[in-house]
Amino acid sequence: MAVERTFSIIKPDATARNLTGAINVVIEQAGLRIVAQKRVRMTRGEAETFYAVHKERPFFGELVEMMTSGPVVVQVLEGEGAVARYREIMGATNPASAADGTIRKLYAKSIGENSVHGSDSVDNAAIEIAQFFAGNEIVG
Ligand code: DAT
Ligand code: MG
Repeated sequence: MAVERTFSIIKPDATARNLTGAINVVIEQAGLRIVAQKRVRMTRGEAETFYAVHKERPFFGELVEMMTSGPVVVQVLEGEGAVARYREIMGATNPASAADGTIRKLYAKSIGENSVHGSDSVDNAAIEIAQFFAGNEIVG
């Protein structure tokens, strides 16, 4: 399997509960390397652009509100098969369905406040990384 990069967000529900370090432990113990990381406040425009694929969904307004409700930590994770590996350790979108030991099972509050984002493909990872990081901010 190839070394890949994926894009991660530690969402406001998690930063509010001081879970950045605990989530980073799960990430690093899974063999993924955090090669870029910064804490930012997403603007409404950034959140709408980031989740544009969901703009027709009934939960879109709630999703944008949630993502702009507090600080987030944006990250680039690197490793073998990083895109699928991170989805695996994140767990299912709805924490009630997430496997034991996954970040969402451990920490998420609900389907809307589910603590983390991870890219769903290598192509989307590249697009999402470029929305938040300049090349020289990523140190592999
Ligand atoms: P994922 O974050 O697992 O890739 P997704 O891309 O389908 O899931 O949805 C993006 C986010 O939108 C998800 O993390 C939380 C929110 N969301 C999805 N389905 C929802 C629902 N039925 N009600 C409320 N929020 C939802
Ligand atoms: Mg998704």
